[in-house]
Amino acid sequence: MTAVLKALTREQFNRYHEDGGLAPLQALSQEEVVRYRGCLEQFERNAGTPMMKHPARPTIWAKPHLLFTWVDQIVRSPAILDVVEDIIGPNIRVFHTNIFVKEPHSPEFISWHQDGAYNAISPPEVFTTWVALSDATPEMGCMRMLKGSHKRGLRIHADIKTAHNLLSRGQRIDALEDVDIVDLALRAGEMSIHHSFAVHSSEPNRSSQRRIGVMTTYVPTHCRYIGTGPARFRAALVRGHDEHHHFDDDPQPAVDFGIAEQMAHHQSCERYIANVTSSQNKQLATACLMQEAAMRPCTMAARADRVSASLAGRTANTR
Ligand SMILES: O=C(O)CCC(=O)C(=O)O
Repeated sequence: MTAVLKALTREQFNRYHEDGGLAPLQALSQEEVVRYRGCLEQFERNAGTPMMKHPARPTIWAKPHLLFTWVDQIVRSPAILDVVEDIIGPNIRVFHTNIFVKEPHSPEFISWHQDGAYNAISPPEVFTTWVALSDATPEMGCMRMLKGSHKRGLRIHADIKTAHNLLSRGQRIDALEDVDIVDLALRAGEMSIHHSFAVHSSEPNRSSQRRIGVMTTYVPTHCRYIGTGPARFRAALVRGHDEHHHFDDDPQPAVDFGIAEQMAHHQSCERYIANVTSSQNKQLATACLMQEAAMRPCTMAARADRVSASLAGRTANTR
């Protein structure tokens, strides 16, 4: 069946399902990049510290769309949501966001990991965009991905906190098979996308410029949390309807870094952290998702068919 896609070409759609990720895609205009980067850097000037050294780190890097109106605008950008809709369908929540800044000539890196190993969302249709507010080249420590790794299910991760790893618990996969590693290099305003089972990482910034990215994990409303953590996740509905009610709502920020915004952010992060750091949750969810992937070896193809079927009835741009 030929699907109707809103933003991706058929070739891009197929390549995403084949490789588990895709780059570059246009996300923001140059005017938006300058404006959003300006907002970040104004906040840093007011706070007297770079974002990554802020006293509230690392929590302030997490879910910044609840703290800053400009991040909320990025995650709700129609151009970005059209791409997201092509991949996960029309009913979309923002599950998580992060700002990752790597300063010039800094040692910070991200270890090889799969987002799905700690999200514990089933079915594994969780999906992430990474929007560049600066260029992100291999020299600047752009994201890298093991091509096709999303087809092999979840892997065992060790939580080993080491210096300079930007992942909060230092989660990492130690044994990697000899497959293609691709750089997801971007110009400012472009984005990459990756599946929650795609194995990815990034190296230190060896350049003289800042590398700035906003990562957003989107979830279709029919997905649900299958871990044993204590909380109901919060996630903002950003497009479509939710008839499933598997998530509580996250509020939209009215002002940047206001008191109400900081409280809502704190509550949402508390639930997020309680769930993703529950070790029982992690083991159970990993086992369930592994079993699910083993039982459904064609998950990706089946998902592509299902998205195709749901999109086929629409009357949008045909590509
Ligand atoms: O910013 C980075 O280098 C990596 C971010 C990441 O792991 C992600 O977007 O899932």
